[in-house]
Amino acid sequence: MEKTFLMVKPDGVQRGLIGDIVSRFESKGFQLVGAKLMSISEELAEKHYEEHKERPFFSDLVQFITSGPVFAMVWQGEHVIATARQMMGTTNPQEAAPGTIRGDYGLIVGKNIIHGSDSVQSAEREIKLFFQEEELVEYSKLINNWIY
Ligand code: ABT
Ligand code: MG
Repeated sequence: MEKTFLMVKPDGVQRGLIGDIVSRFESKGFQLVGAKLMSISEELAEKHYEEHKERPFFSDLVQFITSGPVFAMVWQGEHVIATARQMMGTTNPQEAAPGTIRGDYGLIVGKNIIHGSDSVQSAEREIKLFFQEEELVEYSKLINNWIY
């Protein structure tokens, strides 16, 4: 079963959007397999955003993501990585379509409400970075076979 790492960023937590965001993925039919409210250390932030290390916005990014609690989640389901990215909307909320999370709630690219893994490889890397294996649950297929 495909899994992805999603995270409500400090701006989304502060604005009380955790419930709405969780609800969208639940309603879509995905299954929540892990979740926690946590603070991100500078070290973890730098690892998470490793690919942007050389970009001019890197230090702002690390500062922002460590500025308050985040809500880290692992979701599973058919095609969840790409579908979650679609439900989030484009990176820049100004260009994100209405109906997407960033389109509905975001204003600026540096504070874009939610993070979602962008490939199978980054999903695997990010899930390992944020969660221990024993923090993730398994669902019995027998009683849940009407959702993914
Ligand atoms: P993330 O889910 O945060 O990884 O965003 P996404 O994958 O949609 O976009 P990328 B390119 O990975 O952006 C990472 C963070 O960097 C911010 N950013 C990006 C800027 O501040 N300025 C820029 O010009 C670009 C391209 C947006 C993302 N995070 N936040 N918050
Ligand atoms: Mg990214």
